[in-house]
Amino acid sequence: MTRKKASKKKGKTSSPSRSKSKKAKKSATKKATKKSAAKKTTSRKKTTTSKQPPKKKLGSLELDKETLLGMHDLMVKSRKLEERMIQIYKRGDAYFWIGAPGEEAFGVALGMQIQKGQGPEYDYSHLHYRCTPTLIAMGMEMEPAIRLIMNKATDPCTGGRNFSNHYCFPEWNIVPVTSPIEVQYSAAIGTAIAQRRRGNKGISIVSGGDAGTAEGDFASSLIWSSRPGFELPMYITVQNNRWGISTDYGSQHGEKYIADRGRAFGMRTGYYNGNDPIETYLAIQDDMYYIRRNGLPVLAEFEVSRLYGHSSASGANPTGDVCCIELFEDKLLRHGILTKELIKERHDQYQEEARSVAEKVRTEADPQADTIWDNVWVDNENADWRKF
Ligand SMILES: Cc1ncc(C[n+]2csc(CCOP(=O)(O)OP(=O)(O)O)c2C)c(N)n1
Ligand SMILES: [Mg+2]
Repeated sequence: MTRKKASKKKGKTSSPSRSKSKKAKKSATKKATKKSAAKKTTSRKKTTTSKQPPKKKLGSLELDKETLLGMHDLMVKSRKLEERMIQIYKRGDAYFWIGAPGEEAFGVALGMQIQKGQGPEYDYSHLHYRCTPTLIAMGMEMEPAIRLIMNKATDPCTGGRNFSNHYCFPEWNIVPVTSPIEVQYSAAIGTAIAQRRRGNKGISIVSGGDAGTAEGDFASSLIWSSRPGFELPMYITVQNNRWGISTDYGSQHGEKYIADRGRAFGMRTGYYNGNDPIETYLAIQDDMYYIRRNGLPVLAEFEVSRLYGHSSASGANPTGDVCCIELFEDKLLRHGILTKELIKERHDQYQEEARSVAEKVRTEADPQADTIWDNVWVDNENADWRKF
């Protein structure tokens, strides 16, 4: 497996054609760590999670069998859920669909490694509207996703008032997903400042698309996270599917890699094949270790697919892009980790689960008109503008 891995030295983005020797990477890491330690005014406490990630090897697969099988299971679960949500939209049980088919390799690899809990000692996740795989990997069941897309009063995230994939789970530090794109890159600065002040193990993770990096919020995250002496523990990620609705990447980006923008701010950067869950998992593992240990930001770009187009607004039909699950299954079959029977079993099982959850949720109550102002402001204070 070729890893399009960033140099561990601050300020270097690797491209597929630019890979460094292991020795050079090691000494670069040492230098970067020394330099950053000297620069910081407060040091972050060492915790159990900042231990060097264990080396896991299985032939050329580089992760143990349990992790590989677990990752595949979660990817299939998320895909079947998303496919069901598209059907829910198409048969008129939802007003709108947007989601993540094609981003499972990235989303699951991320969700499996998030330190979940409430408060600044845990990770904060500032995600965008393609985050179902991350939530599934964190332990979300199918019900909340389906309640949200069907706008049911039972939806725990918004009480049936927002779009699909716009999650909010305070108990896991999942900050509300917003429809205005890219604002999450600014919001993440705030939680990262709180985490820096506490000096604990939590980091602030932010995800978003390639087109959104044109917004000022993205630039703000680079600037604020890399101020000399006040660096923030931020994991700034971009999922590059090479589209912004119907505008193609090539017509908008003068830079070859979005990740290269981090080099100007002296931050560690990386560009990865986000359709390869193993490469992605290892990249995230390395990056999270680096951020927790040093309290410094990372900008990482992952190439992903958009398997059903932008959203229901563009039809939600198959695009024929590269499918990360098919690629992963081919690899695991070749290495004897999975069998065709197990693959079928998993697909059938999650397809049936998604179907039956949708049938159940369909019968649940819709929100009532008098709840329209609920949760707009704390304790509903001044929530009704007509009473101002
Ligand atoms: C501030 C803002 N501007 C424009 C839009 C309309 N809009 C919704 S999604 C989208 C494209 C985003 O593309 P990208 O950031 O690459 O993410 P992707 O959808 O490809 O995952 C746009 C322009 C918006 N929601 N918010
Ligand atoms: Mg895009």
